[in-house]
Amino acid sequence: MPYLNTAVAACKVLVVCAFGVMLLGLDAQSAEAQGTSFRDDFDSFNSSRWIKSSHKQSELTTFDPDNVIVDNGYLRLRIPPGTTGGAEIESMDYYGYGSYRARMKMADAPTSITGFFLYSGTDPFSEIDIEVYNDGTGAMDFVTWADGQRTNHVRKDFRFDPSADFHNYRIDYNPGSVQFYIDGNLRQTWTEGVPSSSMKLLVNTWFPDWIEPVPGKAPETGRATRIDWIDYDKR
Ligand SMILES: [Ca+2]
Repeated sequence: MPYLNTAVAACKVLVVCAFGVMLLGLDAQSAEAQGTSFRDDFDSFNSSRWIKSSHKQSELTTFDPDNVIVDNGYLRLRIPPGTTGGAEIESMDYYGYGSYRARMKMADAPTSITGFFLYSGTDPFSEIDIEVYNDGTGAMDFVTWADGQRTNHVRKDFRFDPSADFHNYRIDYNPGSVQFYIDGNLRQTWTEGVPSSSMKLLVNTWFPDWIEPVPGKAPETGRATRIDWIDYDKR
């Protein structure tokens, strides 16, 4: 009965296809694992939570995993002496809405910046950034990107030296709004152009090509951004 055999074969193909689709679904999920609330005190480097970046970031800076070290309860993002090198950590997981905080003391390295930010990584990308200028002025940028477009940007000058002491930097990411806090004080809110995707959490210290003077000022001695802790409170 060739007809029945064909029907049975078709059914088998359907079952295999359905199973394949299920597997693809699982793959898509695991590729974008959703992170839950955490606190990292950096008593050690948690390689199941963070990746040490290794790529060229600008004409001046290539991220070197050797520039990321844990030392006495601090994560250090190092600029080696006499260089415009830098360092970055990137979360393994993607995170959604919630409150992201980091207690950090920035590298004393004018013409470099420290970024504490969320980034979706795939085009059209989304991003929410705090970018601190490591020049002792307290200048920083708050930025959002949604669907590959820069939707909000403001530069603020808080007139404190972020390399002189530790300060708390916080991004609250909510459906339809984003808030930026410095040391617990609300400094910026946006309700337009806010992204909606899950993103990775990153922190980096590096020398952009767009800060004068170019080439950047390589510090004579080694410098580092120190991170005491990072936490995420899922909402
Ligand atoms: Ca710590």
